[in-house]
Order: sequence, then structure tokens, then C-alpha cells
Amino acid sequence: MKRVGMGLIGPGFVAEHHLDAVRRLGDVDIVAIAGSSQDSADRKARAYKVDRAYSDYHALIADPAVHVIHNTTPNHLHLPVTLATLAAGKHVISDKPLALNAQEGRKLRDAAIAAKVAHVVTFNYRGNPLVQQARGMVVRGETGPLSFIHGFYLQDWMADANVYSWRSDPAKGGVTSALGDIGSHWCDVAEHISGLKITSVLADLTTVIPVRYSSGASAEAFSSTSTGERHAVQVRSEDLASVLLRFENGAKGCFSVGQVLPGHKNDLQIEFNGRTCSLKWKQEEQNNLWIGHHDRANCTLAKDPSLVSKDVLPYVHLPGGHQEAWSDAFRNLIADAYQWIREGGNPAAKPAALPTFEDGYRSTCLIEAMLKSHAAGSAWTNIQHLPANTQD
Ligand code: SOE
Repeated sequence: MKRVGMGLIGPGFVAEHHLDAVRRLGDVDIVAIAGSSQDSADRKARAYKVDRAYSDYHALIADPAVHVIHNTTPNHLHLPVTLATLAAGKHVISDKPLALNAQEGRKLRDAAIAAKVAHVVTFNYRGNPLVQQARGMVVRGETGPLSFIHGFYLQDWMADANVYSWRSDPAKGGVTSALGDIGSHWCDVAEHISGLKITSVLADLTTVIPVRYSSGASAEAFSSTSTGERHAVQVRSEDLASVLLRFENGAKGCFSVGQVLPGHKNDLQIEFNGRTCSLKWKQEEQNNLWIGHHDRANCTLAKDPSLVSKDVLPYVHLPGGHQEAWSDAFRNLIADAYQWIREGGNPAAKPAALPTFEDGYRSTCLIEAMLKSHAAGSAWTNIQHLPANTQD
């Protein structure tokens, strides 16, 4: 089989997991990475055991051995890096959020469709086998019509005021922090499993830590803070938010996100209440799916190839009792992405669970509606998600 060459731009926290996932596929060559300077690119290339390092991402995109770009840059670089990749006619896998706002998200969605390449956004929780199992149960009508979808996504890595990353800087992370970074994942899982679109939102946002102390360098996600000189920075983006949701079938919902909540590491939980049964999935206990009943005992489905439905099997790699985890699910998403890439990004050949720039654009529309809702004093706000090829 012909090998595919990939290049990665923006070697921060999540980059290592992109490289790991690609290495596990076995038929993709990691050609080069690009960083913000030659020095940092060289350092990261050595650490990640990549042969070539560029300081200029345009040079990496132009490298003829590179067919696919992984864009893991901070949010403000998603637009220029991805547009340059699409202009070169190369496939692109972008980190979420796809862009800083809905206008940019739409531009990227439209450019990706016009470029006729594979365009993927890393809503990686779709790669979890029990997320796919839950989705199938809803599709097959096993839950009955859904009436309530609720949960949260809570983290604590920003609980220390000495953590200052680009996520808190509106010029680099965008005006939102918690909603864009992790609320985007929660909403994607909610819509993906339920098959229902959120139609309107009512949001209440808070900045629990309005002053942070920066060392000058951006803190990597989940890294501990270094000691030394720091300066105070005013933070305006939210680190805590709660949102009420209305779904297209009349279902109601709500979720909270927070980045400053001690004890919560990567605590994404989501529950779907149907007329027949309920489903609950917790990211930190991702090998179990809770099934709630009214008229018989509740039960837990453990991830096991002999128990999940057939269509979920490509996402399961180990027998029952052998725990699979975050990086295995991430690898599943990347495997689907490369399956699509090998089909040249033909829309008809896209694996069903794979999130595209359409989903990435949709996510920017949801977050934008939440920001508008809050700014309007927490008023109900409809989602404005424009189809491809619409005129302004
Ligand atoms: C940091 O909050 C982060 O790495 C997110 O950016 C990821 O999307 C999430 O999967 C884990 O947490």
C-alpha cells in the first residue's frame, strides 16, 4: 500500500498524541514538524524523534513528501495555517476549536469543501467505543425518544492563578476559554450521540480567576507551573459557564464547563434520558456505559468486543477487562481520518463517525450563540449555522 506523508505544525501538548496515533497506524510517514522558531522546532523534533524540523510552516506545507497537515497550533493560527494547507491542495486535520469565531469557521468549512480534500476536526471523544455504542443505541430506538440531555466537562489545570496560557489571551485563544476549549467537545458528543441539533441556548459565563500571573511563556495544558518572575494579566474570558439547551425534537438539556474546579482532571460526563431508558458515559471511566431503567435493575455495559454492536468493533482493540483509554480513542479518530484521506477525501467515502469542518464550523456557531446569550443578559439565543454555498 502507498505510504502517506504527514507534517505537523504547532508542537504543543496535543501534538505528541497526534504523532503517537499516526505511528500506531503503521502506514503513515512522519515527514517533519514546524514550530515557532528553528530552535523550538529542533528541540521538539528531537523529543518526538522526528527527522526534519521547520521554523516556517509554509515550507512544511510546500514539502512534496507531505500530503497531510496536522494543525495543532494555538487557536489564532488555525485560520492562516489551515487556509495555506487547503490552498496547497493538501488534506488537513485541525485541532478544535476549528477557528476563533463562526465567521472564520464558515470560511474554513467553505474553503475545505472547495479544495476537495479530507478535512477533519479532532472531536476525539467520538473515537471512544462506548460513545459509538451509545450513538447506535439511540439510532436503533433502544432509548426511545430523548427528553433530557445533560452533564458537564470540568477540569482543574487552570485552578492555579500562576497558570497563564494562550487560552486566556483573547488575541490567541479567542474571547472564550472554557466553552471553546472543552464546551465544544461536550456539545459535539451531545449532538453526535443524540443525532439531534441544538437549536437555542441560554448561557451564564463567569471568570473565577480574573487576574493571572504570567511568566512570559505560555503554559502547556496540564503542565505544572515554573517558578520565577511573573507579571499580572487581566483575564476576561470565562473559566466557568452553565448553559441551558433546547434540541430540535423538543428535548431539553443543560451542561456546565469549568477549568478551575479542584479535583476534576478531565471530567466529561454526559447523560441521555429517553422514554425507554437512560444512558450515561463518563470520560474518566470510559470503559463503562451506564444504562438506567425504570422497571428493572439498572446495569453497566463494560466495553467488550463480544458485547458491543458489530459496527463498534473497529473502535475496540482489546478483549473485555482490558481497559482502553484516551489515546486509544484518539487513535481511532486518526485511523478514520486516514481512511478518508486514502479515499482522497471523497465525501461519499467519509467514515460515519468522523467529524469534519462542517462539525467544526457548527461548533463555532454554538459557542458564538452562547457568548451572545450571555452578553444579552442570558437571553435565549438561536443558533445561526449557515449551509455551504449560501450568499451573505
Ligand atoms: C485542555 O483543556 C485539553 O487538552 C483540551 O484542549 C482537549 O481538547 C481535551 O481533550 C483535553 O483538555
